[in-house]
Amino acid sequence: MKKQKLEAVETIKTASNYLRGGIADGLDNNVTGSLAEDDTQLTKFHGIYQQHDRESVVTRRKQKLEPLYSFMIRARVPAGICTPEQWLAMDDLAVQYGGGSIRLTTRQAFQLHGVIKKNLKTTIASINQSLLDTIAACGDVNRNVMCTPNPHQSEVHQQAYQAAAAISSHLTPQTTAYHEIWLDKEKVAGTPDIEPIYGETYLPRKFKIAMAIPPANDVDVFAHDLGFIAVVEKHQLIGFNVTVGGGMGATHGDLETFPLLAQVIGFCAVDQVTQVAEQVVKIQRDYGCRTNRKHARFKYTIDDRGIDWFKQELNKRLGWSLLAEKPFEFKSTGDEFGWSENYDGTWNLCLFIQNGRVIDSDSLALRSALKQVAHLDYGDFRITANQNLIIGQLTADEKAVVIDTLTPFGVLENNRQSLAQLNGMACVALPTCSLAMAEAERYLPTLLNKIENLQIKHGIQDRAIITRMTGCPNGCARPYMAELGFVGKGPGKYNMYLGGEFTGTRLNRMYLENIDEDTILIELDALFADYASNALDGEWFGDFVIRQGHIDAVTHGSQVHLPLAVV
Ligand code: SRM
Ligand code: SF4
Repeated sequence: MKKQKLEAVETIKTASNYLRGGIADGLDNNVTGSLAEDDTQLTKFHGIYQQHDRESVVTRRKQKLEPLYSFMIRARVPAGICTPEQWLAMDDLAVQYGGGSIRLTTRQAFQLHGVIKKNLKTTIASINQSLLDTIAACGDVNRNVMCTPNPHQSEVHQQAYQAAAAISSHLTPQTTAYHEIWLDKEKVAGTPDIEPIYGETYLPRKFKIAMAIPPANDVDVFAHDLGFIAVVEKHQLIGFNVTVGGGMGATHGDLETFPLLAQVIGFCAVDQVTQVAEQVVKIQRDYGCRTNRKHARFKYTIDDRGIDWFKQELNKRLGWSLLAEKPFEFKSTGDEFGWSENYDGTWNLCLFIQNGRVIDSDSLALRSALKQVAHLDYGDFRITANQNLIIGQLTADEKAVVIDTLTPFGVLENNRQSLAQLNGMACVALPTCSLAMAEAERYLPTLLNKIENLQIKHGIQDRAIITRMTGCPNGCARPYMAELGFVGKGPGKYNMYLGGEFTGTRLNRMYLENIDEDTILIELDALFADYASNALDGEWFGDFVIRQGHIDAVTHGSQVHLPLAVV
């Protein structure tokens, strides 16, 4: 058989001397605001994406100027938990270098946008000073490990959080390149870089891990390469069901690419999770496709070779076998807004952050309000996987002060948005994302207002419908898990998906392709009329559209992009 050509990124990784490449020299080059193309592949492993302002490209070209380059920086925050001090550090950097905006991501991390090249090193160094870092926030490695973001809800939550943090640090790349380039640390002579888990070419593609604690599936565990579902008996965490092979990314018109739901493959004890994670990652390192990046995610490795092959390979490498999976039940994917009490008597406040954007606008000085709370130095700050924020672990006295601090800003009022808004999630998309084909973050709130009006018209405004939008099919807001999904196809045009499951256990399916807002609203008007008249008691919208025959449930991710009529 003819040997297939490796992807260009593979050669870049091999030649990079453990992720150094020419990044350091590129930072010193004042002639351009960009880095060399090969190096922009490597900076991803350091948590940095080169971007440019897509809206000024044509004007600048006419002025014979290069695109307005800047960088997106993603800080790794295992389970989304940080201190008020770390929040203040991110706030400070956002104001100084990031256009006054912090973006909370769908994977519980921070992003800063618009950082120009000359400010990159200072920004990364400051993030490190705050004891956060950006290592492996992007790139072909394991990314930020997600976990239900409330370690104080119960002792089980605390243990699960510790397991997630342990996996995160165990799978962090070992190269000292990051420290040399960004923190000016000298490499100790005679100490070669060793990547015991990844090797010098790292993984074929990005790798993502999430840990869910039923009944909450707020991390969307089945959308991940590797997942752990906590199993609790008699209030004790006894271990985790292990899931493998989930992922969202796809390409329009390429039916070889599709989202897949992870499968449960067995059960492991709490002290075995790190070992399981390491071996799963190593299997993907050795068997993942390195000749076609569109086929390189772990989900395809499993889909191609079969789950039985994978289980055998994993058990062989572990030297022991996973036990049979234990029963579990999820009841939701969203966040519960407002106040909740922890097992130790402290309090949490979950705040709705529309699409994760923390910024001061004319209507809401959100960034300033949160900064004031962080200055109080109470408890902790926790980013949820739905782009919201929990201010956690407050005593009763501190709770009262937080209420007094946030009230004048109207931040608590902001929590009282419609169910449509509270259950919506959009990716960044335009203007920063180079892959966006349509708006998402900037448009979803407007569309949701119109959807809410339709819900009111049909008397179903008290029904939560998980609605997600992305500007392209890569799936950054996990739109294929939504009851109602919109995926950008072109300016103002979206593919519409129906039939995901409220608790995140079923993929949806394309209902209509390339439609504009008018068509979306006409279709939803009819669907909502039917839902209002014919839904069973408590029946979720995603289940209803399937039972009522508006869409067929998918049995394999490859069907997601096939509208009903084609099947
Ligand atoms: Fe994503 C690429 C933003 C979560 C699947 N994602 C990108 C880039 C970096 C665009 C690029 O490659 O140039 C986006 C930067 C936009 C910007 O301007 O900030 C981007 N992804 C995001 C974030 C910020 C969306 C958000 O609104 O929160 C999320 C950051 C998460 C984090 O903190 O690490 C984000 N991305 C996701 C998720 C959701 C998840 O992981 O739970 C997915 C789907 C799950 C998955 O990976 O299968 C996701 N992003 C992708 C893909 C498709 C990967 C694939 O398998 O094909 C790309 C494109 C790529 O990798 O080539 C991508
Ligand atoms: Fe960009 Fe597409 Fe991800 Fe949205 S889904 S942030 S448009 S890559």
